[in-house]
Amino acid sequence: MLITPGKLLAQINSPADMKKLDQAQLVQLCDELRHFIIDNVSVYGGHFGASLGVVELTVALHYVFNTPHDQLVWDVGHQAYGHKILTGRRDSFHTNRVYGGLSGFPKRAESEYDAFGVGHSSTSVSAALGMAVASKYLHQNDKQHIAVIGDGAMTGGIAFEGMNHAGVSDSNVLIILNDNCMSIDPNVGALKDYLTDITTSRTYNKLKDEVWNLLGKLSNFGKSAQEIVSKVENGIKSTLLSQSNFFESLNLRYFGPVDGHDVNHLVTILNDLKNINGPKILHCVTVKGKGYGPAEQGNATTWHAPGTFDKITGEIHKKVQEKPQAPKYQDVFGHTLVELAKTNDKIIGITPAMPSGSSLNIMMKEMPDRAFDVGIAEQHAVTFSAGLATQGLIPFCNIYSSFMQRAYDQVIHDVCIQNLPVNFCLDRAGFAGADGPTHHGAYDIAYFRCLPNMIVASPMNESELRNLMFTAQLPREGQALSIRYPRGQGVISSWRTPFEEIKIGKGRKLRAGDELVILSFGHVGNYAAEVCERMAKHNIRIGHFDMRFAKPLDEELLHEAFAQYGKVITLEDGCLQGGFGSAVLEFMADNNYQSEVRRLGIPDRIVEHGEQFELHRECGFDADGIERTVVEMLELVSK
Ligand SMILES: Cc1ncc(C[n+]2csc(CCOP(=O)(O)OP(=O)(O)O)c2C)c(N)n1
Repeated sequence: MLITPGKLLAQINSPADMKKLDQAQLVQLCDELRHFIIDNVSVYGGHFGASLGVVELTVALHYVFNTPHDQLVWDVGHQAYGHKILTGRRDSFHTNRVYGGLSGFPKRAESEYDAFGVGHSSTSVSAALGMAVASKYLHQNDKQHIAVIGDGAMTGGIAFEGMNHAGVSDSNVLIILNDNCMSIDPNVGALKDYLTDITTSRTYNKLKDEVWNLLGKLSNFGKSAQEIVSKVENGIKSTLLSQSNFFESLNLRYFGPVDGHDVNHLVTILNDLKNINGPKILHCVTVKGKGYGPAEQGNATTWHAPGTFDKITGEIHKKVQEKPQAPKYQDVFGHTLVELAKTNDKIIGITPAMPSGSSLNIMMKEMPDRAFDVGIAEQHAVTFSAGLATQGLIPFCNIYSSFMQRAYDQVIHDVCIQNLPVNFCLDRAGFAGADGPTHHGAYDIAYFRCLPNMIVASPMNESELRNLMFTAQLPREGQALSIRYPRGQGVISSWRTPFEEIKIGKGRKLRAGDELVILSFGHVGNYAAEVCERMAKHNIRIGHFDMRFAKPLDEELLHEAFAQYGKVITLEDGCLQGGFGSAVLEFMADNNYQSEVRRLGIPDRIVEHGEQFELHRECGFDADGIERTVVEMLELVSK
C-alpha cells in the first residue's frame, strides 16, 4: 500500500490513488472528504446538503469503477463536490463557483472525469444510455455507464423517457437512484409516495434481503449467476404481484433499497452489479446534509445552498446588503401574487420544483389549494397552466428563464397557438451568477419575441413588477404574457405601492437628452440611469427610455427616439442575437431611420460563471461599460 495512514484525502489526487487504499480505510476517507466539503462550503459557499448526502456513494463509485474509462454521469451535478475533490481538483476547490474558477457543476471541458456537462436536471439517464449504446456499437464491452440521479430529478419527464428507452435496450447502464425524499424543497408527487412505500414495505425488503444474500454468494460465478439472478427476480415478481415494482415493469432490474451511507456495503453491491449486464437500477436511501448536525436536523431546503456559515455553530452568515431596504424581485413576486389572488379568485400559482427559489411558497402556505409545486416538470407546468386557462382561470406560471427552455414547445403548441392568456413569470432572467452558463437566463427575450400571441415585458424595479403582475391578471384576449426579472435585489424600498395598470406595449420616457438616447429593457435600465446621472454632472444630456416591452414595442416612443436622436444605445440583460436590440433594429429598418445604433447585451458566446456584476462588466454593459460606449459614440460626433 503506497498511501500512508493518517491523512488520506491529502494523498488522493485521482481515483487511481484511492484504489491503493484498503477497503477498511474507506470509512476514514469518507470522514475526511465530508470535513473537506464542510470546511470549504462554510467559507466559500455553494451547494451543500446534496454533496454531503452522497459522500459514501461517491467514494464507493470511484473505488469500484474505473473512471474516467467508465462513464459516471451526475444528474444536476450540484452533488458532485466530492467527485471533483477526488478527481484532481482538491487544491483548486476553493475557487468553486468563483469568477475564473472551477464550475459548480461537472463540466466536460474542466476534467476528463466529468463525463457529461450538467446543471439542468433529469438528463443523466439519457446521457448514460447514449454512452452505453455507443460503447456497444464501438465494441468497448468492458465499459460501465453509471447515472446518479436524485428522487427529485427523477420526477422530470426526460428521466422517464430515458428509463423507458433503457428498459428495451440491452445496454450496460446502471442507474443509481439517490433517494433522500428531498428536491430543493420537499419532493412532491406520486413517485415520491411510491419510493417511500417501497422503502418501508416489509414484504418487499425481506425478499430483497434474500436476493442480496443469494447475489452475495453467486456474483463471482459469472454467467450462471446471471441466470440464477433472473430466476430469483422472476420469483420476486410473481410473489409481489400485488405490489409490482415500477422499475421492474419498465424492464429495469431493480436492486435495493440499500443504505447509501454504508460505504462498505455499497462497495460490495457495486462490485456485484458490475458483473450483471443490461439496464439496472440501484435504489440508495440517503440523508441530505448527512454528517453535519445543523444540516441533518435543520431545514434541508435552507441547507441545500446555505451561503457561508460558521461550521462550529452552524450559524448561517447574513449577507451584508448593499441596499438594505430593497427586497428581492422574487419576494415581491411571491407577496404580490398573494395580494392579487386575495382579490381575484381566478388566480392560480404554479412552480416546477422551485417554491422557495421563486417565493411561490408564500402562496402555497396561504392558499394551498391555489398554488402548485408540480415537481421538476417545466413542460408539464406550462401545459397544466394552459389547461387551467382553457377553463377561465388565470395561471401565473413561474419558471426560471433558463429552465423555461425545457418547455418551449409547450409554450408554442399549447399556449400561443391556442390563444391562451397564460402568465409566465421568468425568474433569474439575465445572468444567474455563480451557477454559470447552464443557469444564465440569456435567451428568453429572443425565444419568446418571435412567437405570435406572446407579450414580452420586463420591469425596471419592484413596483413596475407589481404593476405588470396587476396588469397580467386583468382580462385580455388570447395572448400569453411573459414578465422577466433578474435574480436578487431590486432598487427601491417603497415597493408596496398601489397597483396601477400598465398599458400593454407602453414604455416610459425617463429622461430627455440631446444627441444620444439609451433604450433599456428591464432591470439593467438602472445602470443606464446611473450613467445618465454621471454624464449630467458633466452637462451632457443623455436621453433614457425604459421600454418595458420587447413585444409589442412602444412604436410611439421609438419614432420619437429615431426622429430626435442620431445615436441610440439599446440595453438588455439577454442575448444580442434576436433580442430586444434586434427588435429595435428591425423597427429602424422597417421605418427607414438611419441612426447610429449600438446594442449592449449578452454576446454570442458562452459566458461562464461569476457574480452578476462581474459578468455584466465582462460583457460591457455595467455602468462603466455603458459609459464607455456613450463616450465613444459622442466622441465620434465631436470629431
Ligand atoms: C430543469 C431543472 N429544473 C429545476 C432545477 C433546479 N434544481 C436544482 S437541484 C433541484 C432538486 C434536485 O433534487 P434531487 O434530484 O432529489 O437531488 P438532491 O438535491 O435531493 O440530492 C432542483 C429542483 C434544475 N436544476 N433543473
